[in-house]
Amino acid sequence: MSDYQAMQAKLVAEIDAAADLDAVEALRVAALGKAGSVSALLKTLGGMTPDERQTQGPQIHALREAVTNALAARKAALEGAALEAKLAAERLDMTLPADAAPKGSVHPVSQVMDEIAEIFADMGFAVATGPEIEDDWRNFTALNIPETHPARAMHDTFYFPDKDAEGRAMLLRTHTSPVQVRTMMSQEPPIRIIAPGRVYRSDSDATHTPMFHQVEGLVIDRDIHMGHLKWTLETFLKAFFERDDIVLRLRPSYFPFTEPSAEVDVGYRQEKGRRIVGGHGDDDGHAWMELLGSGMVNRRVLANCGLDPDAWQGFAFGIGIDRLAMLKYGMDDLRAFFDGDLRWLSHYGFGALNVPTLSGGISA
Ligand code: 2NM
Repeated sequence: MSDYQAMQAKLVAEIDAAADLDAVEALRVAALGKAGSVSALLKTLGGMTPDERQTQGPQIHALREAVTNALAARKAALEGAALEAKLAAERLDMTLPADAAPKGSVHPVSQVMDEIAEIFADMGFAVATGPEIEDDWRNFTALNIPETHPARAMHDTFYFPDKDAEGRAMLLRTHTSPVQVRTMMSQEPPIRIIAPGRVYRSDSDATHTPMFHQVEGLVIDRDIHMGHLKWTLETFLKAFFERDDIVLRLRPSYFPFTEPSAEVDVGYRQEKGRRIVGGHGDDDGHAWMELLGSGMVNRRVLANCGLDPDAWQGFAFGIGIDRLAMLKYGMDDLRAFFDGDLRWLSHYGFGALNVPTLSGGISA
């Protein structure tokens, strides 16, 4: 092996073993820099005879070429490894679930409202909303609730001290029915809406809070009858409770805004201190539970809202959302709904990404 080959082998071995880019640069300076060992060899070419230059020139140039290539290859390898390490260190897994460390949860009332909206949307109902501060005409008068009705009394309804611009008493709505009144007055039938939201009554004990949540439904079209009402409620409750054996009992009742009116009971049984909805209320181990109020919209209500009662009929119903949530998800104390206790919320709350859909299972 010539001296040049031995020198090349040594330099290339050192370069291949360089641990980092700084070491590669130091080796480059030591070999190819101004005072480098390979540069020194190149300078000797000038003092050679033509014969010496003929034989040694190509060997020295080959040495420089080999060292240059080795430096470039080692540099590229170290830079590639550095990039790999940086990428590995800065790795972000975009496929991780966004709620891997959830900080909040969806309140059961919101969850149940979303479930109800999803089920009724599938039956062609839109969601209607309106103000929580109403006037006594939309909350009572339009709904055929007489001036003397006990619901209008100060001890049942939260009134504001002042009247509105039209001289009407202002109040916190006691039901979402004023939303239906607004809808009937502003939209041409056919109408299919649900109106979910907060309502207020001056009432407070173990089973009543001064604010609670209600959803009311309204259908206005030609030739609507109680059969449509019963099918709609049955279809809703089967989807909501996610079982097929929901049995309803319509009991004659009275509301000023509907005629006829019916209270709707659902069959249930008691299991481990919990009410389980389903089955016929008269079957062994079963009973009936009053669940909601309903009826055919009173002709006077239709007329008050500008609809011709001979052309249009409709049904309406109202349900308490808080109680529906308790029945479905097994809470036993209504007041805990509104305490804001984080332990209760994390126990009964729902993941923000678990949006209820019919296709995915309403509460899956
Ligand atoms: C209920 C029970 C029965 C009802 C009536 C109306 C309206 F505005 F169309 F007349 N909305 N909601 C109604 C009927 C509400 O809640 C227990």
